[in-house]
Amino acid sequence: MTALARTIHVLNGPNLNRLGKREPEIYGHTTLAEVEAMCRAAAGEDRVVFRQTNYEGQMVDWIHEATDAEAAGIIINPAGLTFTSIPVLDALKMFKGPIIELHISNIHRREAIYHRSLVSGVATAVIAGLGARGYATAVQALREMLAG
Ligand code: DHK
Repeated sequence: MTALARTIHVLNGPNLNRLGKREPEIYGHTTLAEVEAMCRAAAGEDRVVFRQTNYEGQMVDWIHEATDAEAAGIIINPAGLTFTSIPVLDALKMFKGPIIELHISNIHRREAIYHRSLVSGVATAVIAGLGARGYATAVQALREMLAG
């Protein structure tokens, strides 16, 4: 697949629309719009589909869309769905490309409810604790995986 044809889907779960004002001591002051801009800058000639939802079913539909569109890769911050959603896990199992699970915070250094990700079992890689810059790191890493 040529770089020009490649599309990376960046999917964000519940409450991430509040980035910048949501618990800044944990998630920082970067807004979701700024995160999107960082992803597009890091993607170079690759196209980026960047989305956020507070609803589990919408996240499932978007994962199906990425699968049907044969997206080059998925970067997903499922947020709270990480720990609860079998439907999101089952949808990701159908995706054939690389999946990078991303968390702004280090979920393993937080409350125990955040320690067991359902998504990690199907993710190619997991990034947690880099802050918002983790999104750009994930895009760069995915592009290297695809080039490799
Ligand atoms: C974001 C959330 O909304 C939480 O539910 C996760 C994740 C952590 C993050 O660090 O990006 O536990």
